[in-house]
Amino acid sequence: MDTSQSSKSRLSRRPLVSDKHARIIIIGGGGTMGSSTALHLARRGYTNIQVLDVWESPSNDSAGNDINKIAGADSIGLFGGVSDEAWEAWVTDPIFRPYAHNVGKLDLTVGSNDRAAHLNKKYEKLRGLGRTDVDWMDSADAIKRKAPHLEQADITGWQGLWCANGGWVAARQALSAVAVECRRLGVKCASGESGTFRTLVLDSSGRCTGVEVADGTIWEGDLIVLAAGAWSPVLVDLEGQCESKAWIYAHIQLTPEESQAWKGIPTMYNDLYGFFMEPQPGTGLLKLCNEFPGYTHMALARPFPLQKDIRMSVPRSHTRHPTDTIPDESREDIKQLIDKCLPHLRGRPLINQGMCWCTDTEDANWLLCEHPKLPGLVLATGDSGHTFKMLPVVGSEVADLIEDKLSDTKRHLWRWRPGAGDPNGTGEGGPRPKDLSDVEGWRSETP
Ligand code: FSA
Repeated sequence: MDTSQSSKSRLSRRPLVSDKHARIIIIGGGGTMGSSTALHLARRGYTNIQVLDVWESPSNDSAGNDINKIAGADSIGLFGGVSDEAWEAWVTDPIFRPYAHNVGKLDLTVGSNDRAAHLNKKYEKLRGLGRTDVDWMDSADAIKRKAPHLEQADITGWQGLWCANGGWVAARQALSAVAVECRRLGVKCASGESGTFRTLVLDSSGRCTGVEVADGTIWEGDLIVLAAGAWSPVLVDLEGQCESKAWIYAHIQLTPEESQAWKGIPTMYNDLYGFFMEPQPGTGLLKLCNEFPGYTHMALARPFPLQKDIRMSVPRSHTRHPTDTIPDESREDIKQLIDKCLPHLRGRPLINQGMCWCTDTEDANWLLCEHPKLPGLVLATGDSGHTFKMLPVVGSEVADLIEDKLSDTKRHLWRWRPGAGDPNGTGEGGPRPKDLSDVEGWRSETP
């Protein structure tokens, strides 16, 4: 970095609002990054926060509106190292603590590939930090000692990292708890037509001063935060920095006895086959996900302020298309995961099949900055599929940006950076995702 440039920009920087009574509008405040932002701002004493979302929180369109998500103390080094504090926040912050399930976590792969080398390096690093809650599992037997529920699994040649601190979080419940706390702290919410983004409002200098929503209301604000998850690049032109993609899930309904027997099982992730975790307490639903590079859904859209439609990946809301299921090939992948890991569940009906939407940046870092061409608009997006585990902490980073407390390193990582991605970095990597139009079996013809 050119230091003379960076010290110049440091000098010209200032908080993005003048005081804690400033009106801050959060577009997508019922999802992961938006909810966390509202919470942290409210906790810092901001008195005039207005959340807008199509749905009441927890937003139906949020990837976080899900029975569970993986989280744990092995998530280190993500998002400029902010991930290193996330699990501690899950298990100590009173709002989040009830939803953190500290059952342990297996991060596995098959054979001695790059992923195994990466995981082993992480293991060595954690050990080097004095961590005694991690282990290296070099064989199927070592894995089965940590995870007796994999007793019948066909996992010869698998290896990977064990972390005793971590497991999963009850995602939807945590999002709801944040919404309740936000309301207690005075955050206002609008949903339905009065929370549905139509366009941004600019003043004569080009500063963003408000949001017009579907019922025609203009919500004026001193600062507007775009935290609309996978919908962000569809609402505002992000010049290709975020690409929204779908990932797949299905469930098996376990019996109460099966569910009881699997209480507290560690979370199992494998980068080739997918993942599952403890059945949802109370319902006995076992969620299963395959692992793959995601699907795009190419369609025409006109993000603000473009004057004509462009072709881009546009999320397809499961709530608006509730009878959509999943591609046939994903169903086959999930069956393969069952065959490998849970052969006694082979043939059981796969229910509640669906897709959830994330938005990837090329380098898997957030896009968290003021829009350089639309002052007054903060971008808090680019979840890159790994932000639910950051729910307790991500909003603090957004608040730091707003208060001009972010380090230069973080500002640089999360800057506006069209074309500056690093496809070989920590991002999703791998092949280009397929488009949903090229795969069969998921589309239902309900309007
Ligand atoms: O351990 C994890 O953080 C799982 S992230 C879940 C997931 O479905 C990814 O497996 C997928 O590749 C994408 O990033 C969306 O999120």
